[in-house]
Amino acid sequence: MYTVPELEYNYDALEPYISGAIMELHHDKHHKAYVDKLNAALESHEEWQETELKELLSRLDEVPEEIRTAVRNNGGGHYNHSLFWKVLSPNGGGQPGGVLGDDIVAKYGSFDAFVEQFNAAALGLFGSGWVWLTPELDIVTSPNQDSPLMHGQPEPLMGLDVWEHAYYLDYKNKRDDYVKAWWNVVDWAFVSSRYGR
Ligand code: MN3
Repeated sequence: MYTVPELEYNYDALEPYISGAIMELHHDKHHKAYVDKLNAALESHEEWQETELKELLSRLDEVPEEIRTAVRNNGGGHYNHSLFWKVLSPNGGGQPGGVLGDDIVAKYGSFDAFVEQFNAAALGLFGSGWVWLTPELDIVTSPNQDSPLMHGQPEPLMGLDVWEHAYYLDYKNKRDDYVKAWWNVVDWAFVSSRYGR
């Protein structure tokens, strides 16, 4: 049985960038719903219950058709949100140092240029989905709760949730304000720890 991981900070720790009200709703209701529905889908499929979540998502085409969409949406939702909480920190913001910082500058010209491209991807994403930074430092998007893992790609370094439920209470329709604010709570130490170079 999958469970929602505890946050490593208080709901209101990311204010003023993300409110406690959003964090509580997003974590306790939205993420929990993905977990509950994933567990419900796997209930009748014992043979997949012991499979690690990452493997489940990367082998989605082998998952029985009658639960494949549920596993895609809710397993994806569980994986994506579990990573998202860890990317966030009340001590976040600034710029990445070390090798990750150097490699981002080498690839994009400057950190600001990287942020600009990432934000453009977030604003250009129609409807609900995610923006990812891949281990190759590419910026890619996915619709709904899809994950790069579902397309044979390795685990992303970080992801930005651009579903309306992630920002609407605070920012209403102003996705651009949310996306700009989000950089203030990105935990670069955590993201760097996932960068294997
Ligand atoms: Mn979400």
